[in-house]
Amino acid sequence: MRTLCGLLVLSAVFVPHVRSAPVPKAAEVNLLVNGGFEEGPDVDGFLALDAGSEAVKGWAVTRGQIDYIGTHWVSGEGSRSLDLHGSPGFGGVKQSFQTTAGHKYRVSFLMAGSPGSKSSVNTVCVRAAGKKEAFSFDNEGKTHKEMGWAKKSWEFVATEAETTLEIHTLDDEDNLAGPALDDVRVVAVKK
Ligand SMILES: [Ca+2]
Repeated sequence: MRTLCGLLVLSAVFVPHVRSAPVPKAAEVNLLVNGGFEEGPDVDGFLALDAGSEAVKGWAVTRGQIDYIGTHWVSGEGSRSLDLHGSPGFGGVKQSFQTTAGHKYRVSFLMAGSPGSKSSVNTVCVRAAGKKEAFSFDNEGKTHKEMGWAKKSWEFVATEAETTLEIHTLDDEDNLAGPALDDVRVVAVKK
């Protein structure tokens, strides 16, 4: 028994090292392609993209116009992000992905607002599976270097084998400077 107990103690010492290896959890995989907008056209400051544009990999511009942001401000993740208002235009983006009807999914994203926007609070609408919800960001005091990116999240239940997520502006005051968007993720919620 002493020997057996000794082996058990040894196992207790070594097993945690084995388990500490990173193991990706399927439920945490981002179902979106290019959720952080890093893969797209060459851009210095910013690049205006019209409705219908698919220049940013995985995404389509759904309305008005957006600005694809390079060095114009400090992105929330990586070095590219979006201003959902173009130059000018009130815009939005969408992406479709595979889902299972009846299963729950969590959308998360980083949101900020264009510093100096005539709207001191910028607001987006998030839509999927026939549901929608508004999210706001107060850009008061924010700068292009200190955007104050905030994480937002929302859940929906899929109704089809494919779901389209759209995020678009709800602002209607300043068509040059709107909600800022980065690092969009959709993950399956464990049951
Ligand atoms: Ca990014």
